Amino acid sequence: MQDHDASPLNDYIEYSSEEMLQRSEDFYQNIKRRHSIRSFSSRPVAKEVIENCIKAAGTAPNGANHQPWHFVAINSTDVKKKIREQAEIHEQNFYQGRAGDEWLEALKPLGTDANKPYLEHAPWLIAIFSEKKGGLSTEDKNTNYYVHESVGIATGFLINALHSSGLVTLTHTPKPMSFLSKVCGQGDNSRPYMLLIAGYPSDDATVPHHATTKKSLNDIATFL
Ligand code: IYR
Repeated sequence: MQDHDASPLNDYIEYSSEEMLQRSEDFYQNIKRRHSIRSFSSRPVAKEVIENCIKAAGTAPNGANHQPWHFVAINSTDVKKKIREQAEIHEQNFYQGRAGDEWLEALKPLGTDANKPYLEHAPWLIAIFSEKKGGLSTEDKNTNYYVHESVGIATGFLINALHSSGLVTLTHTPKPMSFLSKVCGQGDNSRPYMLLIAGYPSDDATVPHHATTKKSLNDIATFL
């Protein structure tokens, strides 16, 4: 390895084989209770919880540690209303034909449509942005690497953190998403990546059967 500053790995925790197996099983049992929810309660969620989850997302592996992401956490009623209005306009176009027949057919079992009341009902919307230029310091304007991969992994961490904290989420990608940059006051360097809705589920929240069918280990994995 090339010469570089480094300190010893001092926060690794080794578990016994039994504990490792148990923890992997526990993790699976917990994460399989994560569902995309489309009906949210308006019960408030403390800002500190969202802050912790975003801090967790910020630890994700990423290209050259430039951390090419920005999270805009929205609790403001006004901003949520604006996002809902804009998203629903785009979604109406999408569902009225822009999606195309095959895509609309694929979405049928999920029961989605152009109405997005949860964009106003849920306590928190988290708009995730990717940054083309950056660096270790927020002021840097160097090339960022593996931006899509990095922001995707950070988004996964964020979803996991929110789920583990006891909240439910929905990943939402209104198409096109450019309106989010304006509503969230983001400049040219950042691109909207995804909108996460987070909060408590409403009492009548449901999970579509289609979404609970998961491929088997044999289908998704090959061991050589
Ligand atoms: N963005 C739209 C459509 C949509 C697309 C996919 I792929 C989904 O898995 C779910 C929805 C919407 O939010 O309704």
